[in-house]
Amino acid sequence: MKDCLFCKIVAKEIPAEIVYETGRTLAFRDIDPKAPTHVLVIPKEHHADAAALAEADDGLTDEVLKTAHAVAVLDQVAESGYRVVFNTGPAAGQTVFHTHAHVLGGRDLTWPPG
Ligand code: IU
Repeated sequence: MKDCLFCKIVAKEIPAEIVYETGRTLAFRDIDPKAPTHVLVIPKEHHADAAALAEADDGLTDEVLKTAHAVAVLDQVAESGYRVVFNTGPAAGQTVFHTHAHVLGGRDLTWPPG
């Protein structure tokens, strides 16, 4: 989608530190990491938020979650534990409207989040 930052990362028009890629998903490091592991996993096709992705109901949600787990294994946080977060909508803190799963790990994470 034109003017979507994450679509531009998929198109390689904007650089990102890509850590993992599948046919339909891309994982890259967050530019402002909140934990030692902070990777964003996105579907390559544009869906504004997790609700839109889930409603598309075509297996892509599964692939995003599987990519999140693969990233946790690669970054060696799968065993200690990690968090997968989809901020969905402005009240939840979503600022980039191309859905993305935050994969956070590498430190003890508190609960509940703010
Ligand atoms: P949010 O859930 O929509 O708030 O998360 C957006 C994330 O995208 C946030 O953690 C930013 O640091 C991150 N990000 C990025 O990795 N690269 C960018 O160019 C921009 C935001 I703008």
